[in-house]
Amino acid sequence: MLKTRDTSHSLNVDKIRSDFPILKRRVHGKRLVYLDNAATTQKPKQVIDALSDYYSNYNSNIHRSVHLLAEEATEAFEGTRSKVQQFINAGSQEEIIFTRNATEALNIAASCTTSSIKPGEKIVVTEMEHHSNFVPWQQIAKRRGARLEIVSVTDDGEIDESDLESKLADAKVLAFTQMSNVLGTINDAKKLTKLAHEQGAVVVLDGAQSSPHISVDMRVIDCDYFALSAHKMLGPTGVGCLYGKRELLENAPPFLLGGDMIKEVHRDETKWNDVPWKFEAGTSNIADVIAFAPALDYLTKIGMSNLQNHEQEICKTALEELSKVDDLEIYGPKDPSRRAAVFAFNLGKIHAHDIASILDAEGIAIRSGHHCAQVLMEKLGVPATSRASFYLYNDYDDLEALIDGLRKVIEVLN
Ligand code: 7TS
Repeated sequence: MLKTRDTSHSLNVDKIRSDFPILKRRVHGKRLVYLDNAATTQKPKQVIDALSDYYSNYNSNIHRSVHLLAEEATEAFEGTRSKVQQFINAGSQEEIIFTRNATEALNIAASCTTSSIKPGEKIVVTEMEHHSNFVPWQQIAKRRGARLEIVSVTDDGEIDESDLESKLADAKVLAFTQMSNVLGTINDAKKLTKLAHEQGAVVVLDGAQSSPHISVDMRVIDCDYFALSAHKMLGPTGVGCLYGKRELLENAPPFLLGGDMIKEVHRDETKWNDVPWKFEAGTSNIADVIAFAPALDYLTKIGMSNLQNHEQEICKTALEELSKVDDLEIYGPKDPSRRAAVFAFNLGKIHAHDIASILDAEGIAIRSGHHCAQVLMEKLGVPATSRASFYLYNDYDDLEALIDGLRKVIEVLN
């Protein structure tokens, strides 16, 4: 064993694991060591039960019918909105829009800002963006004749702040991630938002990786838009959220047109619904939105600072232990306090997919590839990396399994 669970802020991982049915399954005859949490997390039974409860007991469409089932479904759906508002400390529930995922949330934020971008104006992103927070801006820049400025990442995996400051001058938009899905870097969202606001830029913050792992507070950060994905934070797939400042959402055009997003439709004109429903056209993903609430309750009960402390402890040990593996290069900050427990790495000349396949045979699930961050891969000078990402149900035994697995990879392939 690498370490015993002995510190005051450690989570009761055994108890947590017992809430996740999937963690009991065996993979290729081995214990499942699930280290692909940056792609999606596993679901506790509370979330699975909420889905079953909705379909078994009150399946109904929302915001329309007056019968009891519909009222219960509407109340539960809107109840999740209130939980999201509290979880990210947004000013009001009307500032929370349900989407399919973080990608859709970021596309809506981009759509909301498009009309304010004029030819020659600057949109600023960073080299560490996921494609979901890069491609929408690249394409808007092309359509509007604007300039896409890409802020450098330093050798240590941090946003280069002097480059950011120079590129921010007179920018219209700053879009950046609060936590990198490859480098694990945690960016100082509050500070960067302030710098951007001083230049009059709108700030779009990608919280897909941060919201599952650290406490996020809209009123402290003060960003204009914030995106998250429920499936990365113990919730179901098919649900994301866009937070947007109310005034911006009220003044922006809708994203999709159709039912539920309108107040009145006449032959020649249509009146949009109020926010947030103006952005929720058609029947929503009712079941999954409802089942997102117990995921938020679960994280709240654990406590985001306890969760972060647990991951910090694992991160510190992981950086020490992984650096002892021959030829293993980890990307991102070396200082554990600057990063999350997500480790993208390469092992000598061994292909990332071969590493993932050999680990899979050991029951260890990691991801390999470009992680939808090809601009960053180009910067790092590699086509792909392997990536192990930890969460609240992972512990030192999982880290130990990973390290043993990597030694096996070296043995088999070298
Ligand atoms: N932003 C970041 C920083 C992400 O890591 C991801 C997904 C997204 C946006 C998009 O989230 P989605 O729910 O809309 O797909 N990242 C990953 C990953 O690293 N591996 O699989 C998905």
